[in-house]
Amino acid sequence: MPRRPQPPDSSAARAPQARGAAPQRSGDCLDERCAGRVVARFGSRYIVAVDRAAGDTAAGQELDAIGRGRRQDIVVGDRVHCSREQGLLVIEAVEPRRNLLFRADANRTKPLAANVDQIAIVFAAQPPPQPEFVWRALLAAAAAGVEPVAILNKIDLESAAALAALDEVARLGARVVRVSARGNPRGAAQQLEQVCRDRITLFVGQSGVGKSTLLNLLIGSELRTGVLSRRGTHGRQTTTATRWLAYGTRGAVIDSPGFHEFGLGHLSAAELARSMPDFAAVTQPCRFADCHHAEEPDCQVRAAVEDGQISRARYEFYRKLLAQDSGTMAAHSRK
Ligand SMILES: Nc1nc2c(ncn2[C@@H]2O[C@H](COP(=O)(O)OP(=O)(O)OP(=O)(O)O)[C@@H](O)[C@H]2O)c(=O)[nH]1
Ligand SMILES: [Mg+2]
Ligand SMILES: [Zn+2]
Repeated sequence: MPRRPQPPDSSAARAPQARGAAPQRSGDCLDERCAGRVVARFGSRYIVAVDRAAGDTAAGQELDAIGRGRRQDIVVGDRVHCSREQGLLVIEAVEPRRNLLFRADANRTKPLAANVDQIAIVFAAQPPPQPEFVWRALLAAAAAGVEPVAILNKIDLESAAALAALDEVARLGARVVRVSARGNPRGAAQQLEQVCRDRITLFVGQSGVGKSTLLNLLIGSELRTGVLSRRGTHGRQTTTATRWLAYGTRGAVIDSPGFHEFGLGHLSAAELARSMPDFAAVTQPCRFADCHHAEEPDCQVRAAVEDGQISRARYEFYRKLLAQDSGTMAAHSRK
């Protein structure tokens, strides 16, 4: 029987201080059972940071683990209960999640991380900013009930497009930060510290925007960083696995591999509409309570677009999501 689950953020749930050290085989774990946090995933293998619990000889270690019965629905950030089998930890149970961030298209679902407080959406002048990526990430955050913060990195490289994208995000009500990991590393570290202190923050963004560079400034670790692809517009992916890193005594930052398509196929039309902050500003009710703000008569959202209260680009973005993304993964379990 697994140990009785602990509350998600009990003091025993802290990730270990040591990081970057190679994970150890669970032969070092003398106890038959232990609880911990999934701090990395490589396909069907995981690394679990074992809780600092009194009397647990494995406490604080990062150990190799697999899921019971090759179960694969375990993600970085999960709180897990493990047993020991043939030199490996076996994850027997996953505690209920506070939240789960993921992206999904018609073909596959990609969980990003579980149990986070906020999502830092990083973009930059290079690779060229894609406002739609940021808007999609904002939507995913709102739908999961997670706070977003938009981070424009590389402000040493002038980019009117990047600044315009940041302004737009600020208008949507999200917190925004401008940094340059290269031009002003100390200032960037200070700003990131304010954003990340005592919180669990998932960093996402296209490949090459500088996520790992920024996190290295913050936590002084040596995450691999890359050079931008010579082929140009899209950075080559340098980080290949999502990694949870303890930050301070209460927080954590999660580095993730860059990607280009932030599919939202797991969101229903209603969830999409609910997660558009500019739509929420429309206080007049539409004629139909379940209006999807598409072709329905007497739609107040469409009226707000006609009045200029909602930007046409944002409304077209929403219609595109309704047509292309919404519900394509509706049957998918969110557990
Ligand atoms: N000019 C400039 N370059 C930067 C800045 N921050 C990072 N870079 C460079 O951008 C490149 C990509 O940085 P990474 O930190 O590897 O980017 P990433 O977002 O982690 O990329 P993936 O791991 O592939 O998702 C590296 O060559 C960095 O040196 C910055 O503020 N200004
Ligand atoms: Mg990286
Ligand atoms: Zn409507």
